This record gives sequence, C-alpha cells and structure tokens, in this order.
Amino acid sequence: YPKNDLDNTLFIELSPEYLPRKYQTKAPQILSRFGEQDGRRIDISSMLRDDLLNIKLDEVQTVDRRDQFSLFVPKHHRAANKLLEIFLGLKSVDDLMAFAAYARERVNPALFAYAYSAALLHRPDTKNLMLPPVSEIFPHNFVDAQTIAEAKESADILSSPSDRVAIEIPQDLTGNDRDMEHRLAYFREDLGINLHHWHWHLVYPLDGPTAVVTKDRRGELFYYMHHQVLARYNVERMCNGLDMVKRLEWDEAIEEAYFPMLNSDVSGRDWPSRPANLRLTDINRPDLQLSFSIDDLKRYEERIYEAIHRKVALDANGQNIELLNEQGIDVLGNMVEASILTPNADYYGNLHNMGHSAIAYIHDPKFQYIQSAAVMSETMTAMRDPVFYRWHKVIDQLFVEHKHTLTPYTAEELTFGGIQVTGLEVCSYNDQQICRQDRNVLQTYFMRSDIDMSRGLDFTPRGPILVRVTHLSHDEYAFTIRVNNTTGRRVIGTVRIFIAPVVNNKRLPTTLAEQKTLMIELDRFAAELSPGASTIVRRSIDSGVTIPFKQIFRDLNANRPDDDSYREFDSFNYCGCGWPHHMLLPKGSRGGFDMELFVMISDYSQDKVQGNGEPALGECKTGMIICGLKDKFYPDRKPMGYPFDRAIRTGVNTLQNFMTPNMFSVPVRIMHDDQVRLGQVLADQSVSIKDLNQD
Ligand code: CUO
Repeated sequence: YPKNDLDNTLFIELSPEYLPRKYQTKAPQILSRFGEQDGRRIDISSMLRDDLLNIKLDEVQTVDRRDQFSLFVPKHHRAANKLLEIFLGLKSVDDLMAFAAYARERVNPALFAYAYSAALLHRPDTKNLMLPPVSEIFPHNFVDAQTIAEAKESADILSSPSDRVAIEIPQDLTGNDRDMEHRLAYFREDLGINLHHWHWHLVYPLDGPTAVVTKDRRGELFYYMHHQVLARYNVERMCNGLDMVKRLEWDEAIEEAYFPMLNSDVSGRDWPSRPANLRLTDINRPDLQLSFSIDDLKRYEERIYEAIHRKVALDANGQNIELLNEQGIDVLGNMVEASILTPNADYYGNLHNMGHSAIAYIHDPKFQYIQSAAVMSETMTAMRDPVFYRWHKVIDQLFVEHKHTLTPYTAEELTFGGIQVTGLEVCSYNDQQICRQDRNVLQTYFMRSDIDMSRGLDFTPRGPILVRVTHLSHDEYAFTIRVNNTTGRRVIGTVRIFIAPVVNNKRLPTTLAEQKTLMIELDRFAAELSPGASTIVRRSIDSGVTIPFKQIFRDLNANRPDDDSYREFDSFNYCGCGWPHHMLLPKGSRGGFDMELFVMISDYSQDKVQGNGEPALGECKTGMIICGLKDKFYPDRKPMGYPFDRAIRTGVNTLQNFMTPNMFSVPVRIMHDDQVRLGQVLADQSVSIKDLNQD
C-alpha cells in the first residue's frame, strides 16, 4: 500500500512470471536491485490466481507502452477506462495489488498511473489510502532532464544523507527576460499548481464508469476551477506588467512559444517544443485514431454559443434542455469539456478536449515525423505552456456568456437582513509571528525548498535525490471582520472573501465589470454571528481554496518557525486536490500592487446543503472551494463564484455601488520582496548546475 513516509515504503516483490516474457529469464537480476534498506517487502506471487491471469488487457494495450498518454484523446481514455473498470471490479485489495503489479509492466506507464490512482480514489476499500504526489511518480514531468541527471550523479557519489546536496533548478530554466512571457514561468511551472491540476482531473474524470464520473456539480466545477485559474493568471500578469491573456484565435499564428526542457519518462524522448507562430491545422493522426478539422471545432463553438443565446440546448433526441436555471451551468460545463455527461456529443462535440489535442499535436498534425504529444496533452504538464491560458480563455468566454444571460442579482437578493459588516482588516505576520504595523499590507517573496525525487527514479545505490525549487510564498495573515447582528438571535453566515486589482493593466480605474472577471476567491466558510457586535478572525492557513505547503514539499525535517501551524494531512487522496498554499496570493510588486479586499456574508440557512451530514472527524476539507468534498454534495448551494458570477445589475459601475450592508471592502497592497528566502530544506547545501559545470 502506498505509505506516506519513505521508511515504511512497502516493496512488492515480483516472481519472474509476473513480468512480460522478454524479461523473465533476466528476472532474478532485475529483482536483486531491492536492497535491505528498502523497507518492508511482501511476495505477492501466491496471490496471482488463474482467474486474474485470464483478465484480458488487449484493449488497454491498444495504447503503446511508449506512447505519450493523453486523457484528451478518446482512444487513450477508452483504454484507460477499461483498466480502471478492471481495477474497480476486483474483489479484494489483495487481488487489486496482485493484478496491478502484473499489469504495471504490460501497459503504458502514464495510463497505468492514471487508472490505478483513480481506482484507489474510488474503491470503497482503498479510498482512504494516501496517494503520493504524482511528481514523485513522474519526476521527469516536473523537473528538467539536466537537473535530474546532475541530482542522480550527486546521489550516486554522495549517498550518505549527511553529505546530501540539492541541485538547484534555475529560475530561468525555460527562457530568459528577452521573452516577456517568461516573467510568468514561476506560476506556470510551479510544482503545486501542476499537481493540483493533475489531481483535479483525477477526481473528476471526463469518462469512466458512471459512478466515477457522476459527481455533484462536476460540470460547474470544471467551469469554476478553470475560471479561477484564469483570474489568478491574469492578476499575476498584471503584477508583472503584462496585458491580460488574449483568447486563442482560430486563424492566427500563436505568438507565444514554449520549450519545456523536460524529458518524458514514458516515451523516453524530450517533450516536443512548440516554436513561435505556429497555426492550428487539421489533425489527422492514424496512430491515435484521431482526425478532426479546425472547422469542426469552430462549428462546435458556434453551436454552443447558439444554445447559450437560445437559452436551451438540444439533447441527443432533439428535446430541449433549459439552460436558464441552476443546473444550466452544469449542463454547459459537461457539454464544453466534454465529459460523458454531455447532453449531445454528436452535435456539440468535444470542444475543450479536442482543442487541447489540436495544440498538443500542432508540431506534427499529420504524423509525418512520428512525434508524440506536447505538454498540452497531459494534465500534469499542460499548465506550463502559455497557450494553456489562451485556450482556456476561449472556453471561459462561453461560460461567462451564459452567466450574462441570467438575470443579475438585485440588491435585495444580495442583502442579509439584520446583518451588517462594519469593518474588515488584514494583518500580515512576520517570521516572529508578530502582526505588521502597517495594516492591510501583504508580503510575498520567493523561497527555495527541496523535494526528494528518489521514489520516482530507479537507480542504485538508493539514497535521496534532492532538487531545490524556487517558488513564490507569502507571510501568513489573518482577516478580522467586524459584524453587527441586529436580528436579536444567533445566526450563521457564509463568509465569502475575494480580492481583485484596483487598476487595470493600463493603470486606469477598473469598472466593476472588468474587476469581476479578476476576482480571486481567497476563502469561504461558515461563521456564527451572535446578537450585537462581534468579530470574526480567520487565518490564511485555514483557507478553503488551498492545500498545505507540506503536502507538496513532503519534508521530513521541516524547520520553519511556524511549522506547527501547518495543517497535518490525513487522507491525502482528496486533499491532493487544492490550490498550493504558497500560491494563495498574487506576487504583487516591489513598489506595491494595489488590490481591493472584499467580504460578503450571506445567509447560511439559504446556502446550507442538505444531506451532507456532520463533517466526520479528520475529514479532508482542504481545497473544497475548487475541489468539492469527497462523496458529498458541493458544500454551498449558491452558484460557484457568487456574487460575482453573473452580470452586474444596471446602474452599478463600481464595487462601492455594488455593496449592500452585509458587504465590506478595503484597499490592500501586496508588496514583493526580491530577496529569496530559504524554505523547507533537506540538504545543508545546494549547488547550481552552472557551478557544477564550471567544476
Ligand atoms: Cu484542466 Cu483544459 O482542463 O485542462
């Protein structure tokens, strides 16, 4: 079973018959690489009964071992689903383990990791197991090939933990300042952001057994999670002096290039690059049974717009489906993505997934050069490429257009009778846990933290392989919200906290219509409001958007001064989904980036979801705003993004005019410190590749 601590890693010992025939005579040598230090071992040969050996893998094996697996390609997700169905159908955990070990060497490794992880998340007898971060399974998809080679070399020579040295990944790995887009590389290539994206799509698969796909409001969550990513990316661009993301135009060259500098563990080759100024063209890849034209995609987009404007979609039988109701956005999310829950796959097509593929194969659309897919094909790498955000802008515009067909909220609807918010303040804590003098000022900086990749790399002698990554981080903070409750009784409110820039990228005052597309949701939680004046204090580390730092940088020797305040992780599986806590705040700027902090308290009795029961002790709730709750209803009845999801009522142009008494806002400033700090580190020293090569 996957364990969360290296010393307890359980190694499964395979007898030769477990391996594909070509390896069987060599098997004893292969097996001997497990040493005494490799934790507990079990021999599972005896578990492999004939009925398990008779399970057919033919359909799964239609994806070659060395193909770049892509969930966005129908042939691939059909094969992955077959394996997922097999895993879900096995009667016991022992059978699962035995069969998984057998299948592991016979199917595509990325397909295997997806199907096996999805099975562990969804089987009743394994759903509480912890999954390791996928960066430990496929380190090559997160760390460049040169760094891995150097880190392995140093681990070979310096295998004693006391000598260990971390290899620093340079911040200018995939470009330099001559490329303006490179300013955002720290966001796009962030380990935690890419882990979140892989995990989100694992929790919400687009295809598979109905019980696995059908989850409460999954189509709406597809919209909202990606909408928040886009808002965050746009704000991050503004902090770095760049214009907002432009949608990808069907017939224009794509100016932004991307050279990933990664080697794929699956294909054994480099991930293909995407040079500047390529254009989308028709795809005809017999290797993937994938053939479509860009006109197909344009047609799907037009038909979806047509449904949005008519406010009704057509199902596969030609019947109308209302879109002007609470479920409309959910129907649309499944239609646009498209998941198997789409109402009409033939008519509305598979826009989002095919768009990923059109970009992922743009360098070899006709399979003339036998090239595999680029990073846009895979959920654990797609967010590295600037074009990801341009493509998701195309997708997001559809959802926003739909939201604008709904009647704007009236001031009465937004009001919470008898509740007034009378104050809002944020205090940022420094290293000594002391509240900064200057209130409403937030502080970000870059930090260096170590990750140990030894579990994902197969080599001898075994020992830590340390890589030091530089990532954004921030001082923790707390909100203080002052409330006046004149209802005369105790009530519960849903507190909704957002942050948005004050000025647009041309340094002009934003209108609310502009500002609302940039609203980043920082937190949402229920709070008791006793009669009269009261104060709510909420800490950043309790945010319902993020997962803790520790879950990403799995540090065994954490030495941060405020370490105890970090939430321990219990059931890692769902907790693996969630925005990385170190990326909670936008970077800001050296001189200070001005934003507006907004709070609204709505009536929890209207927002409460029936049927979720009381939260179980130790239940994983991290990241629930963008990930939902495991096996439960989405924990808020309001539309996701409320109250900024719809158009703003007429006559209101500023946030101040939008306010009802249960809302409040204050200006805040985000300062960025250029000095890089040391975060959670495992090695006493770090070495840059440049220094190593000078040696
Ligand atoms: Cu998450 Cu396009 O959906 O990647």
